[in-house]
Amino acid sequence: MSFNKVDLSFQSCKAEYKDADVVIFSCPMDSTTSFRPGTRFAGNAIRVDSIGVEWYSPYRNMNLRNFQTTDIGDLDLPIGAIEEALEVIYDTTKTILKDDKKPMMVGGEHLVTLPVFQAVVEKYPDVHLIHLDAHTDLREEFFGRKLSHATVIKRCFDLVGPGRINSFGIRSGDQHEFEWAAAGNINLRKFDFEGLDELCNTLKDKPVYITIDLDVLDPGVFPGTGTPEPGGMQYKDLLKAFDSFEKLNNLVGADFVELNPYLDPSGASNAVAAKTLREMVLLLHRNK
Ligand SMILES: [Mn+2]
Repeated sequence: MSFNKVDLSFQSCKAEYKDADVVIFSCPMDSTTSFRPGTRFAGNAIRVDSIGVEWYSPYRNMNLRNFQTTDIGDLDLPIGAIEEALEVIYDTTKTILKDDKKPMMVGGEHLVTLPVFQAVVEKYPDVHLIHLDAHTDLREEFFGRKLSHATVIKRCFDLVGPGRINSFGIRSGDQHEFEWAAAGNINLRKFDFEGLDELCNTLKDKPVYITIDLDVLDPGVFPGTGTPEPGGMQYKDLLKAFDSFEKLNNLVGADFVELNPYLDPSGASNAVAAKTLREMVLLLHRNK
């Protein structure tokens, strides 16, 4: 598998693939979205708007200029063919990991996390997942489908088993999902990020993958998303979470999902996503 060079990239992330330590790619898929579709347009919306984001992060005291990052663009996903699209995402992630680089995936709906995490689990069987989201995403099936944005964390659980998934900020889901989590299957923190810092201490030398559903943020901060959930986190809470992520010495990959650029004509949600991408790319570079 080889990747084309794209004209439109995130900020300064134009290293040659062979030289890159971190590889950005986006997954234009929203096939199972149940409410307001459009996340397939997120990747390129962020690329265009990334012109407004500085290369230097005062939070990390790191500069994107000093690191080798490439952006291979939107993956070429077959529209409407869910399994086939997930296969392309899986193959892409496998290649990136085989080449000893870190995947930084941008969704898309949340289901696109599954094939990335699957490839990560195959390389790092003892990986732990940190999941920030408004929603549980723990249904066994959704509208009769096992593969859905509403089942994705349950499918990740199927890959790693109990005690390895840590969800934070959760404030919406079916009662049985909360009960299933509380039965000791996953570590689920309702409403906020309390306990995340301690968790990062515990996991500091373990391989960790981070998935962020940006709807964990309050709709006042991040209205550009398909299933907004009031009562969410402020952006400063997310920045504090990133400070905690700095403790992780073996961050093996990351993603964020669920930006729908057309639902926020102000463009503020794109700015939130672009800044988040800069911070996450820098976190991935920290311990390379
Ligand atoms: Mn989600």
